[in-house]
Amino acid sequence: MPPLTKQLGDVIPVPASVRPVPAASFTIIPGTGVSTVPEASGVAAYLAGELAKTVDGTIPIGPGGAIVLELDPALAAEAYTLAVDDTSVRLRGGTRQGLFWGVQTLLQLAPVVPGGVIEDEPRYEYRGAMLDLARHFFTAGEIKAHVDLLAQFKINHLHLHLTDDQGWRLEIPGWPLLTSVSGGEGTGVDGAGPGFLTLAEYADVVAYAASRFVTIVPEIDMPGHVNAVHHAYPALTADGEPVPRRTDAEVGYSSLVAGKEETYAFVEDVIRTVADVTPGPYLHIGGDECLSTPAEDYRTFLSRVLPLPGKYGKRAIGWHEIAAVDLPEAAVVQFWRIEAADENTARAAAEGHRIIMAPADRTYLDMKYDADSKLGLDWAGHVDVRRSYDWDPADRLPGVAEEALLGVEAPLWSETLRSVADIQYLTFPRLPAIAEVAWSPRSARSWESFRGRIAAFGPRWEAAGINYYRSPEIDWS
Ligand code: TNX
Repeated sequence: MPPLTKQLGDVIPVPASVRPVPAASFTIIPGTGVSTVPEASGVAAYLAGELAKTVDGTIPIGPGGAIVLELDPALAAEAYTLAVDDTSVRLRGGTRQGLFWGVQTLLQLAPVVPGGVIEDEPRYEYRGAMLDLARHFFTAGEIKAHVDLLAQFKINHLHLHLTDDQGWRLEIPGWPLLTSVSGGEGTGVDGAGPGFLTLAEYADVVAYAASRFVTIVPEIDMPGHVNAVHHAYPALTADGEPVPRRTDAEVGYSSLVAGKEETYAFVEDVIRTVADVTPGPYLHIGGDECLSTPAEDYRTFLSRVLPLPGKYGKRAIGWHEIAAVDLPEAAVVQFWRIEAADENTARAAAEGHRIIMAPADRTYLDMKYDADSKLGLDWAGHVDVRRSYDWDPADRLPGVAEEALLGVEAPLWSETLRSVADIQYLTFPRLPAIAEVAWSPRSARSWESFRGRIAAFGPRWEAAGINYYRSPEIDWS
């Protein structure tokens, strides 16, 4: 029998409440059964499949199994409880989603599960990661594999940055040149590429993510970051003249033309298409870094475009620059800068808009860890693991307090990425740090505790072939 080295609370994100019973434990071995209510049979099958890998044997599903999955409507939707004694593991979720998060906790503790009771639920409803497919494309299969890794840390939204100056990465029927030209060979930064998701592939990613209780948040970035549109469709430029492909990493030079009716026909077609294939509630319209859009044009453009997600049944999200204009009621503002304050974001919060915290100097996974990092940028400074962990979203911006926060997101821009190994190197171990900031109550977390708990993931990542950064801040031995 493997030695009992783990404590019940050795989980990331750290649970809200942990009551160990040190004398008890339950060891999962081949043949240990899972019993479930019918509504949770999908979660049970997932658990059995993962445990089978852990114990290298079969985990049958059926009545009488010692691992019991149940739903408990008295719990909040994403909440779960895990109770472990010498003879059983009982997992209850408020919904299947809560149960699935409980399963993630159990999988981190398996095979020798310490005795006691965990009661857990998230601090924020939006716990996000972002992947930029525009600067470097990743395939549907690669995105799905990434979803699996995110879900382990109870991340429940994956924001896909689908369009930018370099490339356009989602098929839009009626606008075939977006992808045939701007999703073709050489459309990544430095000529990498090609790639785009067909609508069928996008739907497959959305469905797979849903099976991991992760909601896809599509972003079509506008009115800036649109050189790929203008390169594919010169009729949409101000003078109708063609513009060259751009695969450098400059920002802020392109803009949809606010004074041209064709712009809005294009935008509405795109938003309707994306809304139609997106079951999740959000549609991100970008709005960042419009350095070449006159302020009046920016206002004109957004006043027409921000209501469109709502028209097609979605809630608009935009980078916090959108807070400079009057926002439709449900619009969500995503703060991304490094400054200590932002008046417009604070005003939006005061008006009742929800805010997603993604300050670059804390949550940007594309920042270098330190001066020696071979991948990443450094415009927001270096973001070591402690910097990504040791902050609180409710303290970040004056005027944006706990009630205003929808949640936290960790964006990964892909200018310097070329492979899945590159994604993983920048994601681990910082994403788990940010996941804990987003899930765990403030009172339950501390850097010293996180630092100890994350070390256990080194051997697991190695066994799974995941490329993580062995930060010197952590004692991996
Ligand atoms: C700023 S963050 C951008 C992106 C870049 C990123 C690189 C934001 C809303 N815009 O266009 O990829 O910096 O870190």
